[in-house]
Amino acid sequence: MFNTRDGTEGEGCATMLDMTKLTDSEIKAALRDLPGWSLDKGKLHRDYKFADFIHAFGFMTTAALGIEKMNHHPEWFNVYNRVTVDLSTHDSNGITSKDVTLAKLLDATAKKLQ
Ligand code: H2B
Repeated sequence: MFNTRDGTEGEGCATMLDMTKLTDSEIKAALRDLPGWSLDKGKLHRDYKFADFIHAFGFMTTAALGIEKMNHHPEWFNVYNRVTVDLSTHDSNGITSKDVTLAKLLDATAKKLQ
């Protein structure tokens, strides 16, 4: 049993609610809580810069454990000390609360390494 968006209760997979595409205004509201992130080509986007490659790669390997636990994976691209991240939910063809949760996980991980 889980609570649906309209406040009623539904049967089934609790993560279904996480798979609901956020509306434009829900995305805007989420971004207010995610400094450094923007909406780019329909995805949550952020560029991280670290001291060097070891810190950038350490960020990726540390975050990988939580990412795998979430079973929600970023599109990311590393060049030396930079990691470019784009988040969307492929299965939902849009941005969902899973992307917002992942953005927060990545920020918390980066904070420890910056
Ligand atoms: N990651 C992202 N970003 N979006 C998804 O839709 C997604 C994922 N789906 N990781 C998961 C894996 C899905 O393919 C598996 C089968 O659960």
